[in-house]
Amino acid sequence: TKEEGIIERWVMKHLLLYTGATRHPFILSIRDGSVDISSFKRWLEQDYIFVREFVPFVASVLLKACKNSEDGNDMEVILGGLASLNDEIAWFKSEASKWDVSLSNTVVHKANQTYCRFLESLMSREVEYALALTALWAIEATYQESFAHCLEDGSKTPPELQETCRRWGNEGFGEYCRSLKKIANRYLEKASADVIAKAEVTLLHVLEHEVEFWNMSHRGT
Ligand code: HMH
Repeated sequence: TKEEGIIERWVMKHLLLYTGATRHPFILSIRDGSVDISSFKRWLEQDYIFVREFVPFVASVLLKACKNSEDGNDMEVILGGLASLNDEIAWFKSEASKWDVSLSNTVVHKANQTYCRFLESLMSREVEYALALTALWAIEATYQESFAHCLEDGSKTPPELQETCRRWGNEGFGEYCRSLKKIANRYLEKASADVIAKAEVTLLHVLEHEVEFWNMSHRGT
């Protein structure tokens, strides 16, 4: 269609990996109700660590938006995303206490640590805005698509996990992801072939890290 941008083309081109990240066995186990609660708790504990590292990454994208944005609403969109992370951190704390999960003295799993290091490498000033936007979209879209799947008709997500799924699977978060995709597409269209190539590789890396993150949650490795 005419609406199709670079991101949509990449998703089609790498559909197997994209589906691997958005329809992971861990997510499917939430959706069919067979999820192992110790896996869910591991995910909760590790994702809290990830989100704390994600805040400075989103802040770095915001900084790039303030410097690069021409006429769009990029700054407002990314600022909104950053602001909602404040609420998200509070949510993790209350959810953890509900599940009797301690968020202090947690051991960072290998996959999480690797992912956080990758995020750090994307925070540098030298990283192009189009590239950082592609990564931000992919990180958010993975969660949006995954958790929205657990809320679709026919899903058997246990009631006590539905709030978690709504956190990323809700319509407002979906709208945020669509806005990010639009902004990323807009800057990718204008980017050099070199930046476009690097952004595609970055997208693949994000998806691979997301798969590893689910693997770690699911099986503990
Ligand atoms: C691992 N990916 C991971 N954690 C998250 N909270 C998100 C994406 C979405 O913010």
